[in-house]
Amino acid sequence: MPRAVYQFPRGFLWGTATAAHQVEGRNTNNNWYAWEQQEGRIRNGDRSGLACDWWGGRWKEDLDRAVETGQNAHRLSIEWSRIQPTPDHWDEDALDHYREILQGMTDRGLTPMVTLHHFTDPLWLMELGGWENPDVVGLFDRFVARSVDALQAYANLWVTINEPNVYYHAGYVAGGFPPGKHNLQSAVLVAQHMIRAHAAAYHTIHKIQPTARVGFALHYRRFLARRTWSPLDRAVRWMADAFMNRMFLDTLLTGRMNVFGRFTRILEARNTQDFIGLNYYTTSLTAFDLRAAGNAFLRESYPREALLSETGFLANVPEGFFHALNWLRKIGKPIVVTENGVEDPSDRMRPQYLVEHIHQLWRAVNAAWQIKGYFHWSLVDNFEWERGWSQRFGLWGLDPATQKRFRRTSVDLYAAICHENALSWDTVHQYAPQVLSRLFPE
Ligand code: IFM
Repeated sequence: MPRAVYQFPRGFLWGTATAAHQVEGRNTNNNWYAWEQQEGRIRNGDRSGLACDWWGGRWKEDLDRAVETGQNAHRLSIEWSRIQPTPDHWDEDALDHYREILQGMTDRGLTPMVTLHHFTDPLWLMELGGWENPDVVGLFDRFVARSVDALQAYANLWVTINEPNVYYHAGYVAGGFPPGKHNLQSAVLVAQHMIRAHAAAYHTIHKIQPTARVGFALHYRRFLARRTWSPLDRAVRWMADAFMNRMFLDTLLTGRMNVFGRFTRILEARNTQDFIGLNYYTTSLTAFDLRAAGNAFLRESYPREALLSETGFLANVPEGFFHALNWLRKIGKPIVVTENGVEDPSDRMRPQYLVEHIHQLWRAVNAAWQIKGYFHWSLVDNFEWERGWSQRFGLWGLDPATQKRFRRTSVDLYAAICHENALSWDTVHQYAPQVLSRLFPE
């Protein structure tokens, strides 16, 4: 008997996403390397080290894996500190290296998407004050101009900045990312400079490559008030949503940055997105808590009934993904899901997480919303920032000491989705039968 299939449109991009510092290895000239050397900064004292040894050439075998399992796109980032190791020096060898990787993608039939800033900054930039210094806007623009000029023959999908909201929150409010500050004013300043830098980059890229498609990747987390009857829980929910989800994006739509009712005009930022990049992982509940003064009195938790990942870092809330897509589609631009995934070393939760999220994605695609592709985070386990190697997001597992890869069941599950360009009854039946009747009601 023929079984139901949730079909995706022809040409849909199916890929995985990675970031330079997380996979390249031997990345020693940026702020994350310096951060890793400080005691107590990274869980278990882990270091990125060789990471997945992409700089040493293992990108080839990993991209072979991607293509053999049906993927047709890959999102990576380039490392500013390699390309511009000092303010007055450009490293042509590094650019050649990226040319080779991007050419390698094209040769394999993988559409490249290139991120220009993914959390790391050159040490020299941090010595100048990093993203708090207004000069960063021009400095980033020079780096972008040089890189796009060098790489334009190999890519035309560009992400200017990955998760600026995570960068300014984790680095300047929560303090888990370098420079480890707890200062809301600095965070707002950094956000403002990132908006200006994104805008400058957008215009520069289009000048160099008129056919380019440019966006940024928004980390969207849905927030729900834990006690809906509580005005305080609702107030902190509103604040978290405004600061994390809306501030950056709204400025690109209106040309005015709204920081809790204080406005700054940034007119050059208006209309600087050809697509919207969405990174969705989870949904959380917000509660007002006097003991959480360091976090604007906000305490986060997960819905009680939600399935949690192994370390409790993420909850499986696929409806939040649909909600995010529904919110973003109203902007009227194409959407690319630039990240989605879960940490799960044993691969017990990932199959369910994956099929439920792809099902929500299909619901959105089926409603004819303009969604162009999906990049799963990630291809192979990689260095997970302040959580070190304690979290495993890869379809493939990795032992960083031996560089041995191993195939998780989710590899085959995702391959089935990519090959069929669909989520089918058979696939769900095979890999996540516990949700079959929910996804394919009789
Ligand atoms: O690994 C990160 C990535 O660098 C940015 N988005 C979230 C991922 C998982 O934590």
